[in-house]
Amino acid sequence: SRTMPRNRLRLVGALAAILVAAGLTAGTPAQAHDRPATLADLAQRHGRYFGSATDNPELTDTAYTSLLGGEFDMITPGNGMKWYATEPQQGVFDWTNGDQIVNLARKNHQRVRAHTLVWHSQLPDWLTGREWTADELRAVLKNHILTEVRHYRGKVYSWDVVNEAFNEDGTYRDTIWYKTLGPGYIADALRWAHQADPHAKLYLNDYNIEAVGPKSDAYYQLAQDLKARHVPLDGIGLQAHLALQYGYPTTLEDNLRRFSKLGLDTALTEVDVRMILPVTDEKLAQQADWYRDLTSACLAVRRCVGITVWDYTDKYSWIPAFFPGEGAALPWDEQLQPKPAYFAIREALGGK
Ligand code: 9MR
Repeated sequence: SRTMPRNRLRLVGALAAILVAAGLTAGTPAQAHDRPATLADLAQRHGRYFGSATDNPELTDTAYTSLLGGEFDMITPGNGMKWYATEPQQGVFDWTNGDQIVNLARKNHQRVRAHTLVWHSQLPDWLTGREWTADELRAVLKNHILTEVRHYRGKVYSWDVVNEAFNEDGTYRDTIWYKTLGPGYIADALRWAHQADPHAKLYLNDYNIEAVGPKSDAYYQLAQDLKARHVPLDGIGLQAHLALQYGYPTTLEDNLRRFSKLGLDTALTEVDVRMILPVTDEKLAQQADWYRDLTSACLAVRRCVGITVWDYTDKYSWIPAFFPGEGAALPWDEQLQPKPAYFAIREALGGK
């Protein structure tokens, strides 16, 4: 007959099982499909993610979205979930931009670091254009957090609940929230976010807290205090907007480690390494060293869960608009070509 004898069939089945098992252990699925490992693949081998921020206007650029969808496993909306975008009129919510990015991420099997609920910047005029009593503002804040976090419940990995709460000297930043509600707004915000999505990881996030110093000390103390009071806090986000002219934060690894020891996750959440233009080979090499070092620092600390670049290409970086004469801060250039920094990250992640 043309059918295989049963014992031969069994042998073929066993061989296939062995091949599958060998493929799964000896190589990653990426290698099995002959596709070079992505940053996400490499990070996953260390139990980490590698993410990028993105923004809605860029999503019509198909060369851009193809790399965004392929290379990363975590996405942060750069603007789409901020207050001005999500509650442009009091009590009127608009999920268009946030949803577009969450849906794209889902299509690409990526997770989402949601950003951000409580910040002093990019607030709508209805909120900043009048005075509020503490009771009024607390109700406004609570409604915003509960509504937005409920909307994205189950769809996001984490929330940057409070963004940029401290000054450089470690005192509380004098925001509308602090001025009106006092420092308790931070614990309140975390509790409301937890109530609305008990599974989302809740972060405090800030810049210039990569090194040990007054500002990161303020987070350390606050985190300790919040933990002691059983306030739901899961992690500290270190934005890591670095600049070659200001020097590398050499205490980054120690700093990550002290937060780990508090029982908190950490993440590098908005990484870029800007330089004073023009670009030179020397500056690109130094930038690559910094990307390599910050990646290694995260890998060296068990609870540093991942790294996100603040978009991945110089084409869509926020830097030139905010720091005239500076730029070239990301691992891909304006033509979407990988720079030395990209290869340095791969190296730090153990890729070729
Ligand atoms: O990338 C964001 C940019 O498009 C906005 O114009 C800018 C407005 O402040 O915010 C940028 O993102 C910021 C982030 O939300 C918080 N940390 C600093 C980032 C760079 O400004």
